[in-house]
Amino acid sequence: MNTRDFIVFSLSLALLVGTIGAMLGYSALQKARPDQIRIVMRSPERGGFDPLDIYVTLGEPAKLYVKNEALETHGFAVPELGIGSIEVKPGRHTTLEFTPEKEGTFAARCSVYCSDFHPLMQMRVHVLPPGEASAGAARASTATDLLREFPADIVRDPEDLPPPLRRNTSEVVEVHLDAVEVVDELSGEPYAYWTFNGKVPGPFLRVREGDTVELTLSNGISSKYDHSIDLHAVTGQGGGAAFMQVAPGESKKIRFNATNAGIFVYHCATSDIPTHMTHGMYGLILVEPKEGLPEVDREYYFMQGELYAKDAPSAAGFREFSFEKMLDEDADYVVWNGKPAAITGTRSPVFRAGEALRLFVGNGGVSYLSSFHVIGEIFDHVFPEGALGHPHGDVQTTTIPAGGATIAEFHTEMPAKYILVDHALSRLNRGAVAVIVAEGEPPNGSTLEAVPLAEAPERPPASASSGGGLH
Ligand SMILES: [Cu+2]
Repeated sequence: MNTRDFIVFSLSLALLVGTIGAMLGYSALQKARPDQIRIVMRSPERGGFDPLDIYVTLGEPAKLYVKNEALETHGFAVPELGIGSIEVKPGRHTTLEFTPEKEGTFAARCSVYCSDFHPLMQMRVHVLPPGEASAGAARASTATDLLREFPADIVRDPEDLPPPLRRNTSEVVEVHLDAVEVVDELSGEPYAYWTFNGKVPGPFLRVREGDTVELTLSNGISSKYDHSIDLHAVTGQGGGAAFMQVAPGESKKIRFNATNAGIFVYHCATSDIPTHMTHGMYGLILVEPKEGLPEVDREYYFMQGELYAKDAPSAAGFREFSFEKMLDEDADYVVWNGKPAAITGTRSPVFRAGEALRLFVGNGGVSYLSSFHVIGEIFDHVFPEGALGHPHGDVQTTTIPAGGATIAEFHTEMPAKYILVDHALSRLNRGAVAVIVAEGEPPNGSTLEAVPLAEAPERPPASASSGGGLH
């Protein structure tokens, strides 16, 4: 072999070795086949699924390669596309094939409970018409990013309640509640709420005295905890809770008679009960009297509650529940409808000055007595502690015990922003405030006006009034 041949041989060998090396390197890096969509699972605290969005084509087989890079087991499920729960152990991967048969955007969720922030472990599968599908990803890297992508919005709209029943016969009423654990923002940080139907308070239930109620409670498959319901409108063991301890993925049903008219609290009664309640598991059930309630123009639904959080957020930025503060009755936040000052600004209900209003107001507690007051108004009627037979007239402030409720009826003379508070007013600084807005003109002339000082009667000089002044 001459020098030139040796150089050619060496170059060929280098090329061959290089090519083999590159191929080995490629296969080591690219564990998923090129036509597979690669999804990485991390703890929700570390960013959850990556990417958050995948794109597939309607009617064409899609291949997913799902790798779990977390230290705990995660699941993958897209129920609307018929993909059931697939478990992936730490460090392992799985592949799955499916053919999407409907267009749209579908939620993919972790289907194995993984942490308190498991509800944030979500992503989206976009099914596009043929020709439009392309690879794409919006990456998340922090829990706060995930919260922005998948906000839970637990605040109950105070106008979200069923209208008066207006019937004069007893019926069998079917009610379905879902226990749902979610994560929402609390003063800018992710916080775990436990809810009935995803909102705080839970749905406003409305039945008639003498009705038979068939109530089903379902607990989501990806819940961490058992949940239940105790209705203060029910007489019998645990107000129903004895028959309604529901494990994740299960449903249970009770039938009860609505024997007593009134406005009643319901709440989760699974141990530790106050822990479940303070996370948001409370609501109201109205048992209308047989003759119904007098007609009003508008009805609103509010509930006071307390939130107890550890002072410092976790390393991953989560605000965690503080059991110790709850035992000390040292709430960080006192809230109306789930969050500090939630029903203010654009969420405030608007009505016409002069309209007759009825407020159903409950107190989920778990500890504080509410001194319920509307700044700038006087209640025409209050039904203390929800007792319909015994209204009080012309009330300024009414007490609502923890686990109790009241009905307050009034009309406003003047257009104004009326401020609902717990008149233990330091709680205003902890979030116990809501605003309802009366617009329009005063219906019967002004009951309040500012008067220019020039029109005020002249006051005697200060020295003349210093001796007592009652002449
Ligand atoms: Cu519960």
